[in-house]
Amino acid sequence: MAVTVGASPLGLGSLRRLPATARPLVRPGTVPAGIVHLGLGAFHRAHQAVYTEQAVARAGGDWGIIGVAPRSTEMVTRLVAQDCLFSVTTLSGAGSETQVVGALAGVRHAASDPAAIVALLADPSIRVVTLTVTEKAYQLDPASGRLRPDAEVTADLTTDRDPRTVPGLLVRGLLARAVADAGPLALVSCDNLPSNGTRLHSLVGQALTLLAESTGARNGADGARAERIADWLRANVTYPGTMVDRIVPASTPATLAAAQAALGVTDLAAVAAEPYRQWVIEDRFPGGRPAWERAGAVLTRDAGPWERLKLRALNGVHSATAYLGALAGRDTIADALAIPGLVGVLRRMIAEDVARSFDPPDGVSVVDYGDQVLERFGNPVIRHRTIQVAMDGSQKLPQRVLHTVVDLRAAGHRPRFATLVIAAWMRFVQGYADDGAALPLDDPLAQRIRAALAGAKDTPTGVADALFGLGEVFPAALADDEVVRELVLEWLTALDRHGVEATVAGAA
Ligand code: CS2
Repeated sequence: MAVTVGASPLGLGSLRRLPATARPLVRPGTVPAGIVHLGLGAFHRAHQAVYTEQAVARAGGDWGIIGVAPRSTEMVTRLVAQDCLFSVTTLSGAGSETQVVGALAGVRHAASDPAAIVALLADPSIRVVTLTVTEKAYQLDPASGRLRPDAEVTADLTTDRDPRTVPGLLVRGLLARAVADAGPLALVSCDNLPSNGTRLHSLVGQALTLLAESTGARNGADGARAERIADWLRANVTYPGTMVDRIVPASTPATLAAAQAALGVTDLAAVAAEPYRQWVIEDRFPGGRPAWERAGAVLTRDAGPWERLKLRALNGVHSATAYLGALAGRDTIADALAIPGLVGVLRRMIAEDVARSFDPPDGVSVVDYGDQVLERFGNPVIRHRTIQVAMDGSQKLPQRVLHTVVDLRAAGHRPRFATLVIAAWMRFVQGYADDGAALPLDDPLAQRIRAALAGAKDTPTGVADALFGLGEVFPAALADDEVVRELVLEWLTALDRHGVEATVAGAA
């Protein structure tokens, strides 16, 4: 399926031609901006944008979103051509439904005009900044949470150039806001990081320290000014934690064609997503917020238990399915779940490992939640590629799987199934599937991983020793744990000798 060339594009001019049920809930272009969102990817468009549009439609408020693409220009160009409109197609076995979303009040490309983004962050009408920039953009060491700035972030924080990175943009924006005394702000991470609010707060703190040190070294320290800014930020900026959830695969030509078939116009920014969605948000918004609860979000004091539930029982199981599925030559998550015995193994991982590793939110059964997750993963029309979920494993494994293992070990348990995921990742990063086909290693630590493997003996023990030595991923306490090593080695040996299908069949 492909889009039909020549069909008219989605935009303000074509709104009246849309089926009535597909039209935006708010009048596009009429809601003044109150939110800046960094990261214009598919997930944002099918999640926060949808919640915010519904909240504004039901309860009002100046909460239009200015969407900022940090790097790529493509989505900005497409959205500008469509008057910031895009559609979300909800896909289920029962059929699909396409709805145009009018939440975006504007779009910007950070790399073309970073100063404009800094100015936006210091604009008093902006009172909420949300982020979906993926784990790696935070540049925090996954094992320790310490800032490990690459050359670009370092240049952003230690020179006077315009910022190019997410930490650089945020910190320059916050400084400008403090200097202008532009009113309170909530900075909200919507990425799948553990304690994402605390991590973002810590990122800003560490980045400010680096910046203050280098400014001091260059200009002679002005301690009193730095102190005033730090006081302002403490008094005016909050970092609410959140749990975000909706399965939104990267859009494909088939996604765009489905949107066109439903709308009768071309939408080059279309996304498709599952029907399920959830958003749990800590309610600390000193400058106000949209009435997201009117759109089904849960506002709470502590999102921690929800976040652990989701990272461990959904994302950890997703990663398990992705690595095992990719190794077994399965293209999508739903195809992977059809590997005989895999659902049984994942259910045991949830019941025996994940459920025993933490206290879930009151009244929630981790086993029931896990069953619902497996049902969602089995949605055959979603076509979420195993390779997409498998990318950036070094940034994802710690919060999705390693925290489960560490907590189980602290309680004296043997993490039998969670260690299968570590072994599957170790087998995956070797770069070939069970049938010998090449597998991509798309990961910010790809070079480090390849170098570790190149220096390792080509045996399961050699591979495990080399990869456990990646201190950014595996904390020493885990890498040195004999029980964990023994379990990982057992799984890795089985995967190496017999492949995924036989290993899973033998374990179920
Ligand atoms: C997935 C997530 O790509 C991945 O790593 O596990 O994007 C997942 O689909 C979402 O977190 C679901 O809310």
